[in-house]
Amino acid sequence: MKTQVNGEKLEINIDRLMGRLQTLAGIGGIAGGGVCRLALSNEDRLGRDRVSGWMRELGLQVSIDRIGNVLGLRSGTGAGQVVLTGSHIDTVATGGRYDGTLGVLAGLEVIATLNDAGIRTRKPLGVGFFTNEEGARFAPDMMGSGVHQGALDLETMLEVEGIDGRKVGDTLREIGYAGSAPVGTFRADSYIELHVEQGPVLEQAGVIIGAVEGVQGISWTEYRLSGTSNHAGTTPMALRQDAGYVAAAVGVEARKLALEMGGSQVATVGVLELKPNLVNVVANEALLTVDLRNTDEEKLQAAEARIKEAIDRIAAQEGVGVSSRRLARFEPVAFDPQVISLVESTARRLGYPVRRLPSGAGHDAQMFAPNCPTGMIFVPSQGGISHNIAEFTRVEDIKAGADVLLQTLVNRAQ
Ligand code: HGY
Ligand code: MN
Ligand code: MN
Repeated sequence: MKTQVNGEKLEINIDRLMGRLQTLAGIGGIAGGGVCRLALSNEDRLGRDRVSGWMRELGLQVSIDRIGNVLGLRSGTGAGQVVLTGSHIDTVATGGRYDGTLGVLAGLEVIATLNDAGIRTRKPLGVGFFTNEEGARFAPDMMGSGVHQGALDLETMLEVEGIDGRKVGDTLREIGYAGSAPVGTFRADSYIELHVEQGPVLEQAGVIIGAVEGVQGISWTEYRLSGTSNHAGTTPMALRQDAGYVAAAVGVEARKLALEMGGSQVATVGVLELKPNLVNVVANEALLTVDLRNTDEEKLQAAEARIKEAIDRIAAQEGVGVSSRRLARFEPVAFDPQVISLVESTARRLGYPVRRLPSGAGHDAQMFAPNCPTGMIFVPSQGGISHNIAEFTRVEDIKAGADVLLQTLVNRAQ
């Protein structure tokens, strides 16, 4: 095993990486080429088994922690903290095959490439996949990496009830991934994550590599509205307490505030459920979620205040009760300037056009940023599409991203 790493000439094996992406996409695969591997589901278990199997085949030391995060570690010629990469393998219910999985499998491809070349880096290397990054079944998102890095409390997260009424702790045990490794104390030398952009910026700029500057703030709130069910035909408009109307009005208000605030402000009503949900009955109950994001914390707080005022005002006018529950709240995060520059210079050295940009989506990397030098590498999403079965990234862009990941990790590990 050579100890000197002349990593400059190393390249990943794109066929091997695409083969693993294809295999993993088949676990929880859905019609149209998408993937449904909700966190802590049976499909997630099968995906976890598959990826940790690959970790062992690559000679990694595999550990599972108390919230099911899985780390594969490769010793270095020297001791010291681990240069870590990774992402997540859980998906939303209508997910694509690259969101999260690309970062995990590209990390494994880096290990396989170093193994093939007989190279041992000075610092240890690691590849991880973190539990429930999506937050689609159990909120908040970035749950596993948040617990791993001490931003979220383990016991509180194990008690979280999902959209199907199941608990994180129970489902984690059921799939056999309630590990024993401690959480909250692991500190990496650095953390670098490859991920698809999930937005239109790189593609529109004709750029292949994104040197990510940070992650915007995220605010998720669930609202339960309670009115009075009544006959759709006989009830005069002035006498209604229509939860369905208030819910719809919130969606309009959310869109209005995002357009008026402009900049990076976005607002989404992603969940909207009415009861009794019948054509001729005024709804007495509504459940909805509001997802607000902004790169600026003050503006995000202003958006939260505006939507709260609107909901309280409209509901009061309609005589509808409101209760709310915070599902997730993360402030904007800035990545490490040196890591951002390393991604940029590495992309340029390899001949790929590169630009800086913030991340619109949340990522596991944001949980590492307060604790170690952290950065991300983006590759383009075709049409900016993600959280959609049509999510697609070109093979040549995947190769570019994985080669930049290889070189940045080797650079950090020497
Ligand atoms: O919601 C997000 O930004 C991430 O996909 N969990
Ligand atoms: Mn993701
Ligand atoms: Mn996602």
